[in-house]
Amino acid sequence: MSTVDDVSRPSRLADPDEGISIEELGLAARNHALPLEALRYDVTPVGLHYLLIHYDIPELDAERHLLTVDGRVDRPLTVDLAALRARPRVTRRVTLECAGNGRALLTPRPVSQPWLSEAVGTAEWTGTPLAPLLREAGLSTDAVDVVFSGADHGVERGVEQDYQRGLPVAEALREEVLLAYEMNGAPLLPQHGAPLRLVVPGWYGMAHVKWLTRITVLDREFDGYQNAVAYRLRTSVDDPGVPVTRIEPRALVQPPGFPDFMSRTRVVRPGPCTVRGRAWSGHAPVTSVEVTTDGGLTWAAATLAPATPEGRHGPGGQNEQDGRDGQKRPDDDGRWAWRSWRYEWPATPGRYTLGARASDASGRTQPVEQPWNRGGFANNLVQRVEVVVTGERQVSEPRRLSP
Ligand SMILES: Nc1nc2c(c(=O)[nH]1)N[C@H]1C(S)=C(S)[C@@H](COP(=O)(O)O)O[C@H]1N2
Ligand SMILES: [Mo]
Repeated sequence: MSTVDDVSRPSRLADPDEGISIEELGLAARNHALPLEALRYDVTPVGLHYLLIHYDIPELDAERHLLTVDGRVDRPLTVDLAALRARPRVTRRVTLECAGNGRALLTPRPVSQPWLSEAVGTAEWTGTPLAPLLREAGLSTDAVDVVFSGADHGVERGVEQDYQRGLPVAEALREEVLLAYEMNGAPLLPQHGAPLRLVVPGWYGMAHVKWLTRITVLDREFDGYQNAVAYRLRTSVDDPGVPVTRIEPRALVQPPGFPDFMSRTRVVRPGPCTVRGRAWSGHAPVTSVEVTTDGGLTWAAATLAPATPEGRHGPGGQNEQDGRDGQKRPDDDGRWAWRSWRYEWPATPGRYTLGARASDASGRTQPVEQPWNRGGFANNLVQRVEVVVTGERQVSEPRRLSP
């Protein structure tokens, strides 16, 4: 007999000296990160936003797509996209980050999508709020979890499944949660969940179910794979762990200067250098950002820009005209989007390791030592950007290959 077990790999930790495998490279090539220079945009141009797709991008027809709401509701319902578009329309600027961001930098390395530090992006998501639709369906008083099902199908560690995630009913009823059909003012692209996805501001990426087909209300906690097995913070395989939920604070440096092709080490000229970046947290507003140039030994305060719904739209924001001044503003205060910061660095010749550390109003901050867990989730280790400050412009003949 052949079974799906024959094709499915167990979760494991890399051996101490084990390099990135072809399988991890395959995942990394499918699921790209944000190029760090794209931190320059307030709103990430769609093609530069990170991607995480567990299985295949499913083939769906927006014209025929249906969303069903069923389970513990008084009036189960099915709606098409036109009906969703006819409902109240809201745009929210939201920063999304994959829960596995930073995983490939951990020791030992959990073998999975091998993210460095840049599995993040900020988009303007347009759709209709979920809560009124749930209320129309009539949640029963014993509702516990709301399960969101995607149209994509695969197998993970021997379990064949549609991608499904459960969300506690109180979270599903938050007014910010959207059934989104547009990203940055244009219909969702296939890779980002076309024609319909969930957006749960403040939560790690796994909650934002793409290719959404069904919403099922349960009178118990959802025990599906992506909640009960995959996205949990565990110290060992036997540890039942706790669920991965909201985004831990993180700041990223937009690397200054220019890069070396292979090492990505930066070259910066001596003199005043404005170091910029972004900072976000899904728990509470970011309250401060500090910068290090010596790999975390010493820290200096950066200047944090206010949260701005009116913030300058990056060149990627193909925003609709709303008749006021040509810019369609998000319908929120920017609370769920990253904030920009800057730090004036007097760069003098030498080698440096730049990084930044965000703290939020809940008292959370970022560690310099890795916060390790078995799946490599929700780890917000401070980034390391290697920089060489050098005076000379080095243009030379390419070295000839030895015969
Ligand atoms: N149906 C479905 N939804 C999904 C996923 C998926 O594989 N299938 N991946 C999730 C994960 S782990 C992340 S991080 C985000 C990524 O969203 P993006 O690709 O639009 O950036 O989608 C989430 N929604
Ligand atoms: Mo993710």
